[in-house]
Amino acid sequence: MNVLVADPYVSRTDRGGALIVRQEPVVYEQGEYAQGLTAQQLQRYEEQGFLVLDGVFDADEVQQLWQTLQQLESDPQLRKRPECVREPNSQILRSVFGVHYLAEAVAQMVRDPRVLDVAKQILGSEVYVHQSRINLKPALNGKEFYWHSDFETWHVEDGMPAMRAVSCSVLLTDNTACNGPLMLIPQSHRQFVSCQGETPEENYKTSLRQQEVGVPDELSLRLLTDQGGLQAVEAKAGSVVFFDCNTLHASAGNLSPWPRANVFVVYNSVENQLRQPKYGLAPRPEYVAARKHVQPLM
Ligand code: 6CS
Ligand code: FE
Repeated sequence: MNVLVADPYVSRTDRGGALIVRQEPVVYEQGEYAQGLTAQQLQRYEEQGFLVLDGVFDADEVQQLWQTLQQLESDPQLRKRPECVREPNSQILRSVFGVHYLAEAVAQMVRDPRVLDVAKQILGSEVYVHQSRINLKPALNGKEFYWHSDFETWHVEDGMPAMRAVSCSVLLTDNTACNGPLMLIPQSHRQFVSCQGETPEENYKTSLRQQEVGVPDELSLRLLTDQGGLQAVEAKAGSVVFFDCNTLHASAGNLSPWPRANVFVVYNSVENQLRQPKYGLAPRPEYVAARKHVQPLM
């Protein structure tokens, strides 16, 4: 018998915004994967939808990743590749995608047990990298990221079935109130904000520079911030922020004269592999959403 299961997370239709209660657990902890975090840290992640770990990588390790970033940035051949995304209305580099296959230092970093074990523990399974990127947010010119849930985009544009992915941001510079730090809405991971607006074909070509569709309506943002407040992550280089794929987040532009860079890795459970995107959209490129490179990370 064929059973049709309705999609619980409908978004980008012609109806108005709506809040939909999350169906899945936040922590899928299963005995054999329980290593990375203490019970207390895990509980905090589950309640708040994110966790900041200070001083995970030391100064030498941060320096090595920073050098990698600079090599990528100054490579004229690489700058022509589609993995390089520019700031809106400018030639300044905003992000480089697929960095875990473009740079050996990042390939090692995504397999480092200090982050990988946390992802496996939270997701209770083997994991693979759904997406990686370096965000540069350059001095004086780095532009903002508007409020969004990553899962909303991945569900609609990549066909990610369930909320079983975790994002991990490794800070390569100190993040302060002045350089556009990550802001999160605590506890927002428990609600899915269904968004308005149709998705144009090849949306990623503009959305990675500036997101227009798949952004929450103002009422939902007010409700969720009334409930959970707002938190900006101010932390030193080498710290790591883990956040649930559905936690609402944003960051302001960088008006300081110092860059604010991070390596961003998304781990997805091997049991949550991508299906077809919604609404007949074409799948996005491998460097934005992995479909082939889905072998578990060891
Ligand atoms: O479209 C994406 O996959 C990316 N865009 C945003 C705004 N956040 C998550 C992800 O890196
Ligand atoms: Fe995001």
